[in-house]
Amino acid sequence: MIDEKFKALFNHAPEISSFTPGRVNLIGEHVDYNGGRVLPTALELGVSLAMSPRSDWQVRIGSESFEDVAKRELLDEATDHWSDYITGALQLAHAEGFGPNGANIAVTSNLPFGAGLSSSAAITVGVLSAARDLAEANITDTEIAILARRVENDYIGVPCGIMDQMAVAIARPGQALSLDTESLAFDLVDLPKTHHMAVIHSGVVRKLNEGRYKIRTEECDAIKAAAGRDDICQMTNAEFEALIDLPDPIFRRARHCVFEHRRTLLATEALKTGDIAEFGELMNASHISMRDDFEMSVPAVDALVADAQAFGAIGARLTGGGFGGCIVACVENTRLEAWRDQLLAAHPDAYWVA
Ligand code: GAF
Repeated sequence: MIDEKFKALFNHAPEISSFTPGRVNLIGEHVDYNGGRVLPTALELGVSLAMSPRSDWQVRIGSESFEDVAKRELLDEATDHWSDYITGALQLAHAEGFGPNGANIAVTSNLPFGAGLSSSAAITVGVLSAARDLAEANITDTEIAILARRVENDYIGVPCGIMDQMAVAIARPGQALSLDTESLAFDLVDLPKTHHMAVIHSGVVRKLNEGRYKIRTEECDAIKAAAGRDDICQMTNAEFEALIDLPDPIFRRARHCVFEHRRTLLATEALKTGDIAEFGELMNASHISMRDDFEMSVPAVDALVADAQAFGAIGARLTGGGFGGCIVACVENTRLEAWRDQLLAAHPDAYWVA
C-alpha cells in the first residue's frame, strides 16, 4: 500500500518502507519528564512510511492526508508545517552521521488527528529508524527514541518527555512497556487476554504545541527548583510534605507527580499478578488526580470517563497529554460490545478508535 503510494508520487520504488505503531498510555501521565514510571502499550494503528535517499539536500514528502507534496530543504528551520516532523528527523539523522543528504518520503497514518496517540512520535521514530536501517548503522531502538525526543524538544519546540518515543520504538500490541523514564530501563508486561484496553476519542481535538502542555512542564520546573532535584516523582513522603508551602496550584501539581508515579508502580504489579480489579481502581484514581490536581482534563472527557465507569468498565481515565483527546478503559471482553454501544449512544461526539 505505502509502496504503491510512493511509486505514484515519485515514479520509482522506495528503498525502504516501515510501519510504526501509535501508543496509548495505560497509566502514568505527565511523569515522564519528572523521573517517574509510565505504562504505555502499542496500538495496531500507526504510521506507514516509504523512503528513498536523495543527494541534492532536498526533501520531498507526500501524504494521503495532505494534498500537495511538501518541498523542503534538508537544513530548513521549522516552519510550523506538518512536514517539520520529517524534515527535523532527517536533519538530525544527517547531523548524527547516519542520515542521507535528502530524501523522498511517502507517509500515511490511520491514527486519528489530535487524539494524544503519538502520531508525531511514530513519524519521527519511523524516519530515524528508516535512516538507520538504510545506512545499516549500529544504533539501538532506545537511542532512536532519544533522538526522536530531541527532534520534538529542539526542532519542533515541544518540551515533551521520552515516553511516546520509547513506546512506539519498543512496545508491541498486547504488551505494556513498563518504563523507568529516568534510567530508560524497561520490561514488557503481558496484557490480560480476558479484557480489552478500549480507546475512545472524546471528540475534543488537542495539540501538544498549543501551550497548556508547556505550562504544566513549567509548573513542574518550579517544583524541581523548590525540591532541588529533577526526579520529583521519586520524592519520599517527608520530602514531598516539606513542599507544603508551595503556592497553589504548584503543590497540587507535585501531589499528582508523586502519587501518579506510585500508582503506576502498583498498577504494573497488579497487571503482573492478574489483579485487574486493583488495576482498574488505580486507573480511576489516576483520572481524579489528572482532573483535580494536574487540571489537564476537560468537561467532555470527564463526562465520558464517568459514563465509561458507570456503564461497567473496570477502570477508565484520560490518556496522553490531556486537554481533550482520548480516554482508555479496561473492559471485560464479554461486556465490550454492549458497553461500547451504550457509551457512544450517550456521547454523540465521541468515537471508537481501537
Ligand atoms: C505527551 C508527551 F509527549 C509525553 O512525553 C507525556 O508527557 C504525555 O503527554 C503525558 O503523559 O504525550
